[in-house]
Amino acid sequence: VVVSVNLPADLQGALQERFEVHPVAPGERIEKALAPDVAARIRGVVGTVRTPLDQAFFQSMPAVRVVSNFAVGYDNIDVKAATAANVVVCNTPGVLDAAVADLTLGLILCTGRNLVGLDRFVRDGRWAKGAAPLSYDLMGKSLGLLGMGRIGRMVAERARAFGMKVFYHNRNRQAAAEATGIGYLERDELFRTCDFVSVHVPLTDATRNSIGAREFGMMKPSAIFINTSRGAVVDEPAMIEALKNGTIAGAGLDVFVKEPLDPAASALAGMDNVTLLPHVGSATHETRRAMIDLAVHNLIDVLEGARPGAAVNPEVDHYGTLKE
Ligand code: 8YV
Repeated sequence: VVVSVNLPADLQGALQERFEVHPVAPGERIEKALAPDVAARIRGVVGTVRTPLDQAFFQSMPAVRVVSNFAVGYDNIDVKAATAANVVVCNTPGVLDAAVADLTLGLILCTGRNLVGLDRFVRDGRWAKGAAPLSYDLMGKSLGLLGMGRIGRMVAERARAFGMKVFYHNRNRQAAAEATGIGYLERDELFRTCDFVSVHVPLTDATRNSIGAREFGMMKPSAIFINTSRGAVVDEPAMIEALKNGTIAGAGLDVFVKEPLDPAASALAGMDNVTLLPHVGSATHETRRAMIDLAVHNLIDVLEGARPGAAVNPEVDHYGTLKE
């Protein structure tokens, strides 16, 4: 098997007991990094969102039966090509929702209450020279969630504890969310009316570049845009334009089209009305441990012929058939 993640010793041991383990650096093309005789024998991969697993990968690695992402998102994987090649695709849903929701509220607090700007105010010695600038209450503000899956629901719970009025838009109406008092809005209405708009959709062909000049143009000049999902759901130049022109008031961003963000190359790094984080929604000790546990066990399960904890293409059904 190939592993593109740093593993804790016990999980490294669990893999080594069962398989020959080949490390490949995250972001490297696995089919190019391995000698052809090794590549031909690889049966499974534990990879990150930076590991490209596309048609070329599946075509050149015919023995692979499972690719297990160390992430809930799997936009790095061509699931159609995997399914056609009879490969199970696994991810890590459910274990990172609270961490990402916490970080989303963190970005709402940073942008609404100007936490990072005020930290700079103290460090720069401006406090002694005059009163700190005022920021904005969260209480009574509306939060529009684009996407109402597991993470969206946890963001809603937290935001309501702050006294925010929570609305959502989702491909399918979510009766359970609405029963708790979260209001449904049509997509344009959500952009037009909410004080904060926070994105919680996966990156797919349908969502790529789906938030652009049209959407920012609909938002209130006082509105703040929050993104902890994937940078590429946003037309980043259009967002930068909207932030520069005052079309919107600010943004809290954990994700970018190109990561790591190069501060020398991005206008975002020079803006005071944005808070920038290095894609750390799930990056806590507890959550990353739960994710790597699930990712490794998903792989072991499939290769031992058991049903994995989380597969995104369950139509590829090896369960009970791969065990030797
Ligand atoms: C990253 C994420 O995957 O789960 C996701 O979809 O984007 C994050 O949790 C994390 O950097 C681990 O690779």
